[in-house]
Amino acid sequence: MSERTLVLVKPDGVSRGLVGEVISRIERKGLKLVALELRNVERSVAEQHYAEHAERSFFGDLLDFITSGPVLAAVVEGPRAVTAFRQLAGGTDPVEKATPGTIRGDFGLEVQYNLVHGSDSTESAEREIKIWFPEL
Ligand code: IDP
Repeated sequence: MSERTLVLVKPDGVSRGLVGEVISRIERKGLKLVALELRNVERSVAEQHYAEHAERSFFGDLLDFITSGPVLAAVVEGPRAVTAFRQLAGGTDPVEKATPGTIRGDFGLEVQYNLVHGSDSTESAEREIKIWFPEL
């Protein structure tokens, strides 16, 4: 049973030259890239994507950050792809939660600048894929 997940390399990951590193880890895991695009993010897209955080104190900062430069957006497919990519990414806080060996654990220091996004459930994945890749 294959499933899909939405992956973003956030502006910090793109500007630090970590796109290849992230793609490489996805491919080495055995997951398949089914869509891939570098793009600038409209604020309205960022708002939809992070709608569940609208009431959080960091929401404005998060939108500023996500729209601050190009992101790499990808749809990734494979068995248990949602969980598989969340494992590759590591926990939200790159120091306290993500362990070494994960993308955030290896390359991140601050909770906002944690390099990648991965959908947190299959329902979120389908919602987010519609936002980023409505044609899929
Ligand atoms: P996730 O990306 O690991 O699923 P979420 O809790 O959904 O984590 O948070 C979404 C994003 O919001 C995080 O990846 C991070 O960039 C940012 N974020 C989360 N918590 C904080 C915070 O306390 N301060 C600033 N940014 C935060």
